[in-house]
Amino acid sequence: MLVTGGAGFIGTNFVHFTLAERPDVEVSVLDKLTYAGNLMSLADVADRINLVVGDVADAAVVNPLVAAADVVVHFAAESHNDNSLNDPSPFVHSNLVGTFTLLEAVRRYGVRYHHISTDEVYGDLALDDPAKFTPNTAYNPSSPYSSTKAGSDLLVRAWVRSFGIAATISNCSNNYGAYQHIEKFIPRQITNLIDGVKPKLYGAGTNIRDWIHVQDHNRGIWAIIDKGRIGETYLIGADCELNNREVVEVILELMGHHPSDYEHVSDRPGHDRRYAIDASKLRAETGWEPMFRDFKSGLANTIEWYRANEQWWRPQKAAVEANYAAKGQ
Ligand code: NAD
Ligand code: TDX
Repeated sequence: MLVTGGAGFIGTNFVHFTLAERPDVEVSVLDKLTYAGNLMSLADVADRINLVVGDVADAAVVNPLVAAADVVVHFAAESHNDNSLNDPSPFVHSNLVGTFTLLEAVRRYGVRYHHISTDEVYGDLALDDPAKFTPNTAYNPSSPYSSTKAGSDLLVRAWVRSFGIAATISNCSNNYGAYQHIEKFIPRQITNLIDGVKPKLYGAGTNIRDWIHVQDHNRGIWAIIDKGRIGETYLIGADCELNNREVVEVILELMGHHPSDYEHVSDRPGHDRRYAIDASKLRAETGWEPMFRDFKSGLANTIEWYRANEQWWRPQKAAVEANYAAKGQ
């Protein structure tokens, strides 16, 4: 199995999960080690994987790796909306050209391909809309990040239809758990509190995200690899809609602070209001069900992980916060 982006948040968890649950699978990781890739995340399994440092948009690197694989799971991407508003260029390169390069290799060598994507391709829902995203929701992305992810999904669909590649796509909601970069909402607030800094809510804090534990996402990916139908799109979500203020209140409480001890900062331009996933197709076709049903205890474990692994995140903290401060966030 070739795992791209295996040194990032979800990819790292996927590699650990795969080595633990599928000991028969030989894993190669292709990762460019951008600011978001961290070799420390794979240190304890370094002798069990074949790690290649390189760019998914570089055909000379990608082709022999794909040729040697039975299945490719493509996580590698620029993943942070705020960064895409500062500089969209690496998003176009990694998310679009990177996916194109992999698809061409998969087509050439006839390899099974699973494409990791996001619910953000569907745009956003009104806060009071009873609807959720389904695999039939029209694409309507808002940011440079989500539009490049949407474009990459459409490339996959076209390569299935036009060239008959054996591909599946999953669009997942917001993940949380260990090894998530501290630029992201939940780990940013946890590490702020460890540093004695108040959590920071964009705007009013009423935007809603549908949270899923990274382990449940990765089990969903394996369910699709095992049982998914070729050419199909599956949505992955765990029915855990919360607004950002509610999430911060739980973090504050779990870390021994008063739940109102946060501050409001500048909003994100074009900030999507609400994401919500209807995962019934995945449930019906594969039998997948989320195992982490209690957000509070999943969050408590995540907080413990950041407390115990300060050496993993500390080197990036000052620069991440300086970037946000420059934008009034
Ligand atoms: P991340 O930013 O933590 O990790 C991305 C990894 O990809 C890093 O290791 C980075 O070095 C690598 N990478 C980036 N560009 C590369 C390139 N050109 N060539 C090779 N490697 C490259 O991201 P994440 O949160 O783990 O997200 C992984 C995937 O899951 C992405 O495709 C993202 O769109 C998708 N996704 C994420 C979430 C979420 O909540 N984090 C939800 C749904 C979908
Ligand atoms: O300090 C903050 N304060 C705040 O209120 C940060 C960093 C974020 N926010 C808000 C913005 C969002 O409403 O929290 C919410 C979550 O923000 P992010 O962690 O940046 O995630 P989001 O933009 O929702 O995108 C995430 O989920 C979908 C991932 O980063 C994407 O890769 C994935 O596709």
